Amino acid sequence: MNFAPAIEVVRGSSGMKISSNPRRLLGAATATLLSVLPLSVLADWGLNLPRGVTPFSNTVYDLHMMVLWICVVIGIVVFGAMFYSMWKFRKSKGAVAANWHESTLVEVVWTTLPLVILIIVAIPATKALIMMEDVANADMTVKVTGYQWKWHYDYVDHEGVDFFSTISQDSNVARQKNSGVDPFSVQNYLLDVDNRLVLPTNTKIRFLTTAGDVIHAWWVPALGWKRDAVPGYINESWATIQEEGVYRGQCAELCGRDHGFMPVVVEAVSPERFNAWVAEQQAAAE
Ligand SMILES: [Cu+2]
Repeated sequence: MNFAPAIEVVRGSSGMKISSNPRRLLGAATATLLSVLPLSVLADWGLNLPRGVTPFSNTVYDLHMMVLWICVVIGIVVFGAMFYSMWKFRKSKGAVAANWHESTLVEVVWTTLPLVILIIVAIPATKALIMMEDVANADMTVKVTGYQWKWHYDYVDHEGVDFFSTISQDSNVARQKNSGVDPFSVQNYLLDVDNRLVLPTNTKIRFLTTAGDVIHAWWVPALGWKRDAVPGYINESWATIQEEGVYRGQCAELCGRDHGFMPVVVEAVSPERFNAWVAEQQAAAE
């Protein structure tokens, strides 16, 4: 598609005249849009939602994509109708404004259609919400407590396994004023901790989230959710991590001066390796 001349016209017009050839300009705009749209490009730039590693995060991703495409179709239809009408029925061609007042048909259509679309979106969204709240039949429980500015993890079913998790020393040094350390030289700057939350894969893990001082929020994007950690309250959530790996997150509630310096690092390992790790921790605690 040849759209260079249209762009030249736009550049040379200094805002006085948009284009001598509107059809060419429309072609240029469409070509530009289509070249930007492919979602693989968005994913490569990190603009799209990550898919995550839990059944819930995948559900959220699919929901997000469905709603996105519905919005894209609505956008194309609405703006298409607008631009087409403005072009086809322009005053210079002698068009006269139509009278749409008190048209029952139009009013019924524009009330019903959005309602139907909302119901179509609400059904899978409600299913996802119910799925998120269903913490029943969990295989193990981890109690997460937020403090200014660290996390405490308590493996409720494994006696003697509980510890604090604070920002890693190299990040902590680099973040200080006039530290002389280039943050870019620190691996996983502000996203690394001393003690990782080690969890088994393919196990339904229930999280009990609370806080010891102010409100924090425990957030690991790969799990697909974040949960407020509120003093005096216990919030429940769950995750079944399907892939081994290291997943990073942060406190997502403005909790004070060092809010930005209380990262979360989850290390998902096989259930066998997890049991070995638990045994190690228990032996060390004795
Ligand atoms: Cu916090």
